[in-house]
Amino acid sequence: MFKFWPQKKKNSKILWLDLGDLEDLVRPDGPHEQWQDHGLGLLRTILHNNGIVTDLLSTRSMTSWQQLRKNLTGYEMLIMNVRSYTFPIAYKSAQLFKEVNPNGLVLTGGMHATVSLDEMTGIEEFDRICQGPGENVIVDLVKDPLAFPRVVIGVGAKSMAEWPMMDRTLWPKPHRRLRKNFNWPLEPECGWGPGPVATILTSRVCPWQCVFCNENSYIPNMGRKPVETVIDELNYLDDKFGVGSVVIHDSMFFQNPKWLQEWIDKYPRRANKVWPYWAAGRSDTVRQWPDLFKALVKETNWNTISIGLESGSDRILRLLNKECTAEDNYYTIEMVNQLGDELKREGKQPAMLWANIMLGIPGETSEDAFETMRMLKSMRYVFPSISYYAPYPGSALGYQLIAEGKSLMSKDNYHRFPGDEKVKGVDYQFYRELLAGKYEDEVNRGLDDYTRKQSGVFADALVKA
Ligand code: B12
Ligand code: SF4
Repeated sequence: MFKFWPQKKKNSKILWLDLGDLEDLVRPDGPHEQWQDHGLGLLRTILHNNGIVTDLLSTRSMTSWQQLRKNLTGYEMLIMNVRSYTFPIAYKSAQLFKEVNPNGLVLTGGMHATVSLDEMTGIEEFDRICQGPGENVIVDLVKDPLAFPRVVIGVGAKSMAEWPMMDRTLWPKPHRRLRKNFNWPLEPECGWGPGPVATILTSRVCPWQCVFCNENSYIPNMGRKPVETVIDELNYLDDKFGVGSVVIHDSMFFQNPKWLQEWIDKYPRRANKVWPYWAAGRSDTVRQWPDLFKALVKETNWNTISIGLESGSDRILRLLNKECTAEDNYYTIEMVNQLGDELKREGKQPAMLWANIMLGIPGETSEDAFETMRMLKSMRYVFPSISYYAPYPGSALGYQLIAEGKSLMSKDNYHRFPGDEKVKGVDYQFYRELLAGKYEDEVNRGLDDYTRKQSGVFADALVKA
């Protein structure tokens, strides 16, 4: 059937293509697919500040590949930020781009270029591939790509203090039907705090070395954004668009006590409002700096506390090189339980634990998994976020499983649905039954009366990973 899609007006010969599953900004499955890309926002801001205007399209706004193909026509350059989970979309888009613009150039960068260069160089449509940070190379690269080799080593800023304030109006707009609740150029509410939501980054790298993540092995270290700059940006966004709550996208917000202390001192005084926020921490450091943690929750409105608890089994935590023990996890859970009770007594909303849990870790026994379920049942103020372990390139365990041929995350399907099976040899049927509550008797063994009575059904808490 013939379909007519109006083409967007072109202001430039250079196109930045925002990546994500088709229709994520038309009919999204959930809120997280709608979140915007800070890499794109930062680099487009730098380009525009240097007089290089780019057009923008998003695969997330497209309802079909034909629609994308039609809209790619007539551009001379295509730029994309490629992460592992968007790699299949990136290479398909590059192929379509070359079909309609055989002389056009495709410039890529992003996490996947750093962690999986061979997959990137295997795509002949990628003319330039930038590994690492791009902020101090993007302008020269876009001005004269042919002066660079095919694989470009990126140049980053020493500190996030050097980054310009991102122009959020350079982010893609959602489809008309989503606009009312999207709050563009801020972002939609996802259940953590009122909209409009401002997502921000205050730090770039987490220094720990968990084997399923260890991003500090591939993201160069970088100074944290000054506290005052973070607050001033939020105030600016509030004055212009009205901020309802904040999501701090840092991999590890709860690091660097000096910075955190300054945040406690300044955020409640300097910000237009002490907006509630989501941010991430670790259980061992909560145990190490309990007073700092409590002050952050109570004085700065850290109301959704994301902790990578991962497992209730010490054996698995060691295998993951998490450097946190089950005791650290229980300490943190108890502290959030108590803080929740305290806040409730004061007539306030309890702070919630965003509990990141992994199941299906190679080598995990059923008893390890039962320990994790017991731990989950002990949380009183919780949003459980459970995922099946996914072997991403870049992480030590991911590389190992890929090399052993055990990864099921193929080049065409890195990551789609929560229930997707990710590693060969893992008994996913057992996990499906576990999350459906089929092993309640085993899980309840040894639990006190209160905890035993909590529901052991967590099938709805399974998220993409
Ligand atoms: C915020 C964030 C999210 C947010 C928002 C994602 C989004 N829309 O951007 C949410 C919570 C939704 C999310 C979800 C997921 N994320 Co995430 N996320 C991050 C995080 C913490 C920050 C990303 C960011 O904004 N970085 C800052 C910007 C400025 O950096 P950047 O985008 O990489 O861009 C720089 C360079 O790459 C380069 N560059 C980029 N493009 C280009 C292009 C050119 C031409 C050039 C020259 C340079 C260049 O220059 C930029 C400036 O230096 C990173 C970890 C990290 N510290 O980066 C993980 C990370 C990217 N996520 C990851 C993963 C696995 C996921 C999930 C699959 C699940 C999970 N485990 O969290 C989901 C999938 C989401 C989906 N859509 O399906 C992995 C990706 C691993 C990989 N190999 O690609 C990371 C690295 C975390 C990790 N260590 O596991 N994520
Ligand atoms: S899992 Fe968390 S603590 Fe571990 S390296 Fe990644 S961000 Fe850091």
